[in-house]
Amino acid sequence: IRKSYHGFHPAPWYLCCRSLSGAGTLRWNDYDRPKEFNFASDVLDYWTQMEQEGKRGPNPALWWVNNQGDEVKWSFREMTDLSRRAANVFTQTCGLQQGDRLALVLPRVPEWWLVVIGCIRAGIIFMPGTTQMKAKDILYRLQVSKAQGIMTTDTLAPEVDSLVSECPALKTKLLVSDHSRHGWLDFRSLIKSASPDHTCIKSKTLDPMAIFFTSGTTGFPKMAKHSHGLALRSFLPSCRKCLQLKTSDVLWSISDPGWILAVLGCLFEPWTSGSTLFIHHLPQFDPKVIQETLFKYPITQCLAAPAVYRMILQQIPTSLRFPALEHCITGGEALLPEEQEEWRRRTGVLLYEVYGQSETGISCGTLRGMKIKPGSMGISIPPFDIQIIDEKGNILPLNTEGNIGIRIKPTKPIGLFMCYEDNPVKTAEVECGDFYNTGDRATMDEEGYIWFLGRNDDIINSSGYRIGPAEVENALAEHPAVAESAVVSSPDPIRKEVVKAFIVLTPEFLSHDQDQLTQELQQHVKSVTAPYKYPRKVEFVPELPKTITGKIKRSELRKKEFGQL
Ligand code: BCO
Repeated sequence: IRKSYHGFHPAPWYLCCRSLSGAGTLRWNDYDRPKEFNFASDVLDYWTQMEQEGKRGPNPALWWVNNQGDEVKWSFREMTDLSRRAANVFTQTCGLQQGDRLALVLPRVPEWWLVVIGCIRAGIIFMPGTTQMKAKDILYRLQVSKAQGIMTTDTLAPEVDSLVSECPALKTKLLVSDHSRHGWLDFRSLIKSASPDHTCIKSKTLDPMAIFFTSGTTGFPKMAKHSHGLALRSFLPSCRKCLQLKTSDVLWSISDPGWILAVLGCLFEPWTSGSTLFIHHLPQFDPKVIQETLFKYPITQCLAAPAVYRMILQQIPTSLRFPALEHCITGGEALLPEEQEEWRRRTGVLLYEVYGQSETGISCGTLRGMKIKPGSMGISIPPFDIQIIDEKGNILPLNTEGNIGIRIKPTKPIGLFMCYEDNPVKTAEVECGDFYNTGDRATMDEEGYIWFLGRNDDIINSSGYRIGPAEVENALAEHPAVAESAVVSSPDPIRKEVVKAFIVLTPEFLSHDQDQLTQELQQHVKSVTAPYKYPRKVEFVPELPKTITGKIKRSELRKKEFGQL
């Protein structure tokens, strides 16, 4: 068995722990599996105690700002107090119980953090989702998960009301707003009146904590279920070497709260180390606002998808020498060596890549201070043991292309998803010998560095979003102009890949203006499903390539797009 740590010899774990201030120093090593773990009581409340004992500086735990000049600064003590109140709102006012599910569809508002920690305290399984979702996306999630509760804002509340009769399990609707709405509980008022006394559940490390919806090649998104072990993983020594956060650090994670990257980068990672988490509301993505924010606030670390750094480099010609910025991290899609170099040249700060999925969290990366090999995603981070495997789960020789596999036998590592909920078939499909098969292709070199090559299936990764072609094809099929369609990935200078739809028109639309039709179909997709999935490229074709059994050959279309045919 090849070791994951080729060429990279970390200091003994206890030395690493000692050099990092943090909750429960010297408590667990990478391979310990404590029976019980709860992020709220084991980590957050620890920092509250440190604050009270004067053992942590005055920096807030959460520092939130928006474009209107509003600012929220909460200490760990306030986070403890407010999240205990949130837990009481869930259990006492809403009647939610341990194991119940709450769909969480909020923009970057401070309440998001209270809800997640409140859920962890009460053992309620939280299910984050992007606010770009439309009624159908939400309906699917509520039905398939049998969620007992949903929390959202004014924008999506009418959509939820329109579908609530089709969700018999849903008993609680919570609104985060300054206004009240009939049939909804007002979370902001409830928090004020709730008791700050709450006894955190004693969660087993392997009890379920969260569900992330993740797109596949066929059908609707699957539910990747994670245990409290996901939060424990951020705590383990090797994982902490990735960012090496200190209590004095201010980390800005620019990910939508609907993704696992936000749960890790905007919560578990910074607070495990007692650092300050910085958040800009950022209702629309705007590179200029990001540049200004990095100038204005003492942000020392920044975590964002490669597309964010790429768009800043492409759209901001002026200075990018930020006063406090020391360390940048990126993940969610592949980073080009030229972009990494350009970022270093223009900012003076190195950009480190990490890799993961909704199923895995951060699985490998170039740890802070480690040699960067441009184009590589770094090495596997224990307790994950990443190997490059063939279709049967055999480990392939070095520098040979294969699938990225994470060892799950004899023991599944802490932090890897538990299963696709209610879907044993799909769960079994991704098990490959002793490994979880990520479906991503890569090679590994002599020093254990992993070099990403692409997907082994039809999934599209556009600016960090994982998009299942079937979801877009289903949305297109609802339009009367579309007889059939095939959706594939296509190259793009800004987003690396974009969604492209090949469309066969119905006879009545054959004579329509094609530019107008393209726009109409794009608008249509944006209106029926989360807009990030819309086809940025459209081509009308007389027919689609098919196999003898009538299956559309997406791979043929994709290869043509990338000039491989
Ligand atoms: O580009 P267009 O203007 O034509 O369309 C955009 C939006 O304007 C539009 N839109 C958004 N909300 C809408 C809407 N249209 C109608 N109604 C609404 N409510 O839809 C399109 C959305 O595309 P976008 O989100 O890519 O927009 P944008 O503003 O260009 O954002 C750029 C990025 C880089 C900020 C964004 O693409 C992004 O956040 N990417 C990163 C995603 C990410 O965090 N991935 C990580 C996943 S977790 C993971 O990989 C595991 C790692 C451990």
